[in-house]
Amino acid sequence: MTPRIDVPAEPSPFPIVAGKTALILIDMQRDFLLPGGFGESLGNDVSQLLKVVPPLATLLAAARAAGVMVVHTREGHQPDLSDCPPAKLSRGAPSKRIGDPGRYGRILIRGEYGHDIVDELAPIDGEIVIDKPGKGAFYATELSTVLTEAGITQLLITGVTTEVCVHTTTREANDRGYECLVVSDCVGSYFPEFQRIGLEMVKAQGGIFGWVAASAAVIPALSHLTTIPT
Ligand code: C5J
Repeated sequence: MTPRIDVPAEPSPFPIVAGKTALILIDMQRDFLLPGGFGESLGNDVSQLLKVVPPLATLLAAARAAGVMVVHTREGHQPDLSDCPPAKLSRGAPSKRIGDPGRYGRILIRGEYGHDIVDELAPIDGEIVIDKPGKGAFYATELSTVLTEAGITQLLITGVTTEVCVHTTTREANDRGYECLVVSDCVGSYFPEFQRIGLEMVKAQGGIFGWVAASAAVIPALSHLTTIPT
């Protein structure tokens, strides 16, 4: 029998299944989170995202201890911008576009300091890092193959921003048949109202494309997984 633990979640308990569950950390990158970075240069309040880091670091540690697969994503583009559609490139403030120089290197360009993940959540050996050119982590990436090959069916989704890359990825995953739990205190938006409504949207209508629970509900379940004999 496959060990499975139900996490108290909305709109109903969410099954975490040993060996079939992955923790996804979406775009916890310096460009989005750090003061002086791309996100702040667009006028955003990065403190709204930074408050996600401590609970997410705790959840990450629990997932690692439980042997749960960990996948990090980074939004960004090739230095020559060949993978950035003109419609994406032309958006934003004229002086702060993808590829322009920023405080932490060229904005959202692979290999630049700002493109990488914040130190507190840095991937460790054995963890998957998916570089994605879009908002959704499945678009133009190897994520689907990686999850399929690992036999993953349950996703614990975290990261930033709630209403953009977290939502897009959760919707993509739901359409591909994954069961997705969005961890409410481990996702963040620059806009408190988008955070609130973004979470409401996931779990509305009987869980239209997912479940929602706080890390305080998920962590005990992860700890429990390790105590169940397989
Ligand atoms: C955005 C993201 N907001 N990771 N990216 O442009 O949500």
